[in-house]
Order: sequence, then C-alpha cells, then structure tokens
Amino acid sequence: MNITIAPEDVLVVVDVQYDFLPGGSLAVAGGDEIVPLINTLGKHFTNVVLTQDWHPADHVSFASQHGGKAAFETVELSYGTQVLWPDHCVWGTHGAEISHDLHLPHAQLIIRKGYNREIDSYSGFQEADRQTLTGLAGYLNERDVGRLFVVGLATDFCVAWTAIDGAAAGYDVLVIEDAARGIDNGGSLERAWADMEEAGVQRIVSKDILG
Ligand code: VGL
Ligand code: ZN
Repeated sequence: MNITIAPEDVLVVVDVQYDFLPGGSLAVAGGDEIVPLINTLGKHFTNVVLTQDWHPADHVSFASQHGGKAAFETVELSYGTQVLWPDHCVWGTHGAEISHDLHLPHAQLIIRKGYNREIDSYSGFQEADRQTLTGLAGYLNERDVGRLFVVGLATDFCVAWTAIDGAAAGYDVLVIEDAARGIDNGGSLERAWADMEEAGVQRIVSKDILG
C-alpha cells in the first residue's frame, strides 16, 4: 500500500508517557522503540495532536484504591467492567510527562484524559462512561481535518479505543501498527484488532507512508 499524507490529515499520538515506557510503572514492552518512528512520521504531517493519560493520585482505575485487589484484576463500576492498573500517569509526576525524546514541536493540541476520579478514559474522545466528552471531536470538526493516523501506547487500550471512537465520530481512521505497542493482557491485543476491524479502522504499517 502506498499512502500519501495530505495537509488536512492528522497524526494522533496516544500516551507516549514515561509510565508506559521501559522503567515506568505500567511499562509497555518495546514502547521506547516506537519513539524514533513517530518522530519520523511526524515530519510528514502538518497536523499533530497528542493525548496524555492524566490521573489524580486516587483514581478509580488504580488497584491501590480497591483494597485486596491486584493490578490486572477487574472490578465492576457503574459504567461497566474496569481493569485495575498499577498507579500510573499521576498528574504532576515524572511518569505522566510526555517523553522528551518525542520531537514533535509542531504538535498543536494535547488532550488530557482520565482526570475525573470516578471515570477512566482510554479513548481520546470520550470517557469510559461513554457520555463525558473530552472535546477532541469538537476540535477536529471545527478544524475540518482529514484522516486520523493513530500511533502510540497502548495498542490494545488507549490506541484502540481512540481509533474506534474516531471512526464512530465519522473519520477515516488508520492505525500504524509498528508505531504502536500493546500491553496484551489476557488476549486483549488480538481482541482490540478485531474490534478495530469491525469498526472499520484500517491497519497499516509505517512503510505504507514512508516507502
Ligand atoms: C492506558 C491503561 C491505563 C493506555 C492508559 O494508554 O493504553 N492503558 N491507562
Ligand atoms: Zn490510565
């Protein structure tokens, strides 16, 4: 496949933050490997948007808030089943910072998500209650942008949910597989690709753009 990036297309860079990189509290294997590739891809895009996982220290998605529960177990919350995570991306901490190795000086917007204590937010568009919007769709609609090319961490959670919600918002969405890495907890990676496919999200590789 040979994909030419148009000026109205958008690169959506999901959660490339220290806690998801090697050494972080919720490190995604190989997460650091995608950073140089995202930098290269970024040079092809006029429009770059970032998301940033941004939780209060007592966030409901943290296993530490559910006495006796361990990370990667689940609990039932008002909006459905929630996977419990190690404490991560606590606002104001180093782990929440976007990697300084990411060189995207022309990035135009950072959407923070997950800042409501009671609701998680994998998606850059809406929180896990599927009602509370982040404003990203409003921003993109007002800007009259083209396709969304999604990269970052983690493929099976924040990348997938952002891609699926982008498609639901009416965008052509393409996930660049080798510019993303997954957590793959209990088959979540394979499931996420199936869900993305069903939502009409295209699965591409960086070579399709870079040649
Ligand atoms: C993410 C789990 C919890 C992600 C964020 O960025 O994929 N995963 N919070
Ligand atoms: Zn999170």
